[in-house]
Amino acid sequence: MFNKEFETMPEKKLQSLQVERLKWSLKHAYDNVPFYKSSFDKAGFHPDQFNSLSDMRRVPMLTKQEMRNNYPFGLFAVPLSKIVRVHSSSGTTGNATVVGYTKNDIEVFSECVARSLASFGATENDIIQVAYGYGLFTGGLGLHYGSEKLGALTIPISGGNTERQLMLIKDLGTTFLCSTPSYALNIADYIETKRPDFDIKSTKLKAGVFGAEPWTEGMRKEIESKLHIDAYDIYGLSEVLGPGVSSECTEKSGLHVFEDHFYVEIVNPDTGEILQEGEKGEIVYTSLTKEAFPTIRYSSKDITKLYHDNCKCGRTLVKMEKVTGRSDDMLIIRGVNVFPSQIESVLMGIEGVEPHYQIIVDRKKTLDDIEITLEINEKLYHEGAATVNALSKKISERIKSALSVSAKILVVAPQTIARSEGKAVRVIDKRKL
Ligand code: DLL
Repeated sequence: MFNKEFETMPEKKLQSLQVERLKWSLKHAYDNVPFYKSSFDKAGFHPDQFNSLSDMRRVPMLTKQEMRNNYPFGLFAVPLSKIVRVHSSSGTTGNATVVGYTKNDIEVFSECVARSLASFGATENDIIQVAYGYGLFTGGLGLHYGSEKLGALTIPISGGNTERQLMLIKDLGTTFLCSTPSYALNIADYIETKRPDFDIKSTKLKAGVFGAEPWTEGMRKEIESKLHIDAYDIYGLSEVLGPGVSSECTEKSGLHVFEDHFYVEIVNPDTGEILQEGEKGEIVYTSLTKEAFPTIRYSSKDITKLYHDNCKCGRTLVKMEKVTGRSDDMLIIRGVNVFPSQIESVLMGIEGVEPHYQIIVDRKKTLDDIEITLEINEKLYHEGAATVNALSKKISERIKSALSVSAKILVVAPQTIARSEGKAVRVIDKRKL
């Protein structure tokens, strides 16, 4: 463990630490960010009234829209002279959000990522290839600083240039690959189709650090078997930190949240009501130590649940279930709620279906239509129309029985669906275009 004291803190002690840190964080936000002052005042809440975790329900929630309204620096709690770095969320669903870090925030960020890497078994003896994009996205620099903090040899290659990724894996003896899960599959695919001579098994690659987008257990199996590695999940969001808000341990059974830096709650996404441990809903974050950009009760839209399970790894930190979707990702198809990850789970459970697919939703006249474009393995594809049709029928039936929606299946030639170097685009909702 990178920081045993905090990662194994007894629950009661951790809660008192959270209360102390929350007192500071709420006051820091109130005193230094006019937006928080006015929203706390409106809700009739003053940070001096905060004495225990149950008081959190009185603190107003922060939405993505409110963050956007304060673009670019409106939510910063320190002067710009104290900010040493900014990152930004992609802004694909609206205005980008700019997030800032002080020197100390960068220390905390690096430590959380170092803890994550250590929880996957990495040490200073490892060689860590960072194939997340470097730049305004938090993935590249986040993993980079965390890897250096751990003391590992860090390869800052960024995303893309797959041939070069392979060369470095082989020549430098990379042991950990950090990338989106979809880019890891893209690398596996590249080896299969363009570099069958490249023997991944004979390299030193042993594990992958995958996150930034949802990926199912089926996807984990695909990546593990294709790249001959252990695939671990790392989670985070720019508004709260970047990667390293939570991470799996080698048990691969949920992600430990670094609760000494983030207070987490699960709420009903429709009503905002706080849910009990074990109930599924939207995860809400409050930063406990962030100086530049305190995030107070931020509704993330990510859907998960929290639980304690006496993890064999020894960490006492609460676990969150693998995030398989966001409340705003949910597709409503003819009245039925469907998460893209549910479709992925069905697809990955069918022999011969490749992990390359796209879900296209459209509205013809008044009815919603869903079409899944996917690839199957080369051998089956070349067996001809009868095989392809039978497989399409099987996929459609499985989707109907698992999700109660009728989907049109379109099997396309191998290598047709665009491969990703960062976050994959799995859903095209033409109703929103
Ligand atoms: O994706 C931070 C990150 C970088 C995490 C590298 C892990 C590795 P954003 O670009 O702000 O930050 O996107 C955050 O991505 O709210 C989730 O919806 C999704 N997400 C991130 N990690 C995971 C994960 C980075 N492990 C948004 N599983 C979040 C599922 C994830 N979804």
